[in-house]
Amino acid sequence: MVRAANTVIFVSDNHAQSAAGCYGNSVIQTPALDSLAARGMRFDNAYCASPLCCPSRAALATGRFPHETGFVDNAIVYDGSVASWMHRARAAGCKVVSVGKLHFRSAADDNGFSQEQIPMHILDGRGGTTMLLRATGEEPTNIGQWELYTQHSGVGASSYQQYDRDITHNAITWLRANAQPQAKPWVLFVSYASPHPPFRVPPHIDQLYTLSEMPLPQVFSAAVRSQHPAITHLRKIMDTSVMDDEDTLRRITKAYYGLITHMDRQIGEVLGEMEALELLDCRIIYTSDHGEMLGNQGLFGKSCVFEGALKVPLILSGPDIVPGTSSDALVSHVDLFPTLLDSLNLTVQPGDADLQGRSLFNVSSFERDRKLFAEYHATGTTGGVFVLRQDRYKLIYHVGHPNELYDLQADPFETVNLAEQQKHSATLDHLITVLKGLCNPEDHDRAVKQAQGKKAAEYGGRDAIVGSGTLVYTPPPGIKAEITKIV
Ligand SMILES: [Ca+2]
Repeated sequence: MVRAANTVIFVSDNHAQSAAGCYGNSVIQTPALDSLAARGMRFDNAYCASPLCCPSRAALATGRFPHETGFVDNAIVYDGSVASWMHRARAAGCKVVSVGKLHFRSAADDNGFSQEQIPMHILDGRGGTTMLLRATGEEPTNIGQWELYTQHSGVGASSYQQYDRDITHNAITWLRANAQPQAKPWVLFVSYASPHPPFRVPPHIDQLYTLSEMPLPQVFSAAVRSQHPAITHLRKIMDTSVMDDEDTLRRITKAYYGLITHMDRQIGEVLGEMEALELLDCRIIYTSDHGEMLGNQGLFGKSCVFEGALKVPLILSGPDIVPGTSSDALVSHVDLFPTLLDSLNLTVQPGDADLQGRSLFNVSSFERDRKLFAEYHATGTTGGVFVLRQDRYKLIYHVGHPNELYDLQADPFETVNLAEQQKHSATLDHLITVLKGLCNPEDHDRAVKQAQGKKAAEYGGRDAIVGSGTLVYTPPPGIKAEITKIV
């Protein structure tokens, strides 16, 4: 138990852990996040629960994995029907206010916040319907994704950039109005759209970087990238199979770094205002909903469980946190539910007794062999993907495909699949047993596909879904959606 403190949680979208100065990246400029890390604790092994916007955000809200809630993709999304930490905090009399991207079903649902300011939810309550077709193996190629990275990375404006600025403005306005001491601690949830593509960057930030200093992905050429059938299928759906031109890769990376610096400056503005308002006794948390492959394994975006997509930045600072520290414990976004309640000095309710997450304020007592679980059931897959990491070993269990096993200590970029080596069979068997103790992958895969098939039928089936085109990215409030025709 720690003492109650007002808490600001910043969430970005699509920020790979490796793309921050405080995580050892010497090229990128992230002074606000670096200062936050210097004032707090950095988590080096932090993971999202599912590497895609909506299932990740549902898990962050509920402290539960997709197989526990059924919020599995960007069409079957959080609707307030499962208790969130926001519901719990609000019921205890705390103000819980969100500003910005939520990516739940609708603002008409009671998602648990006292107030949602300029919320971005899934488009028309429907979201990414083409991914529902993965259940029957009929998901069309997502043509707009390739263009989003190759044609829209560079100097320019975007609706997301402007949305970020509006979010900063609203957050600062709210803090000014609530800076005086209050009877109950509050939570301000500030959720930016960047650095989600398009990687459009303001000119003054683009000038901070040069192409030649941009690193190339560690594993990208056709000769070395994973040929696992699940990954080959994902590349096909994402249309990134031939994305290995070095100049293009550097250009995209430069734009990505620039957009992260833009996002960092937004956070910096809010932090600066908090200082001006003398809100120095707040807890501040930063994380992102998932990472970004940035060309590694011939992949862009998320939707796979390689470290680049699954690992997230996570920083916790403020009262009761020793400044300038780090933890290599295996932690997950599902730990944020108890962490946030702890931050408000609230106890977990009886209905939350089966939550798997634990308060990060107690991270020093987490066991070395703590299990880290994650799962994925959406675009680019034909079978459910389950992750079980314990210590240095990471099992990737595919329904319908061979399993993968990596030694992250010896092979951080996951290039040698140990599941194919007899001498690692005991480790593989052990992790599969542990995984099956947490959930039954085949049963769950079946249930997810049934739900996706049912939802697809509600939208008129395959032809109607394909005929309505594919959503390139969710528009911010008040902006028209960009829909690509499926050919
Ligand atoms: Ca996202």
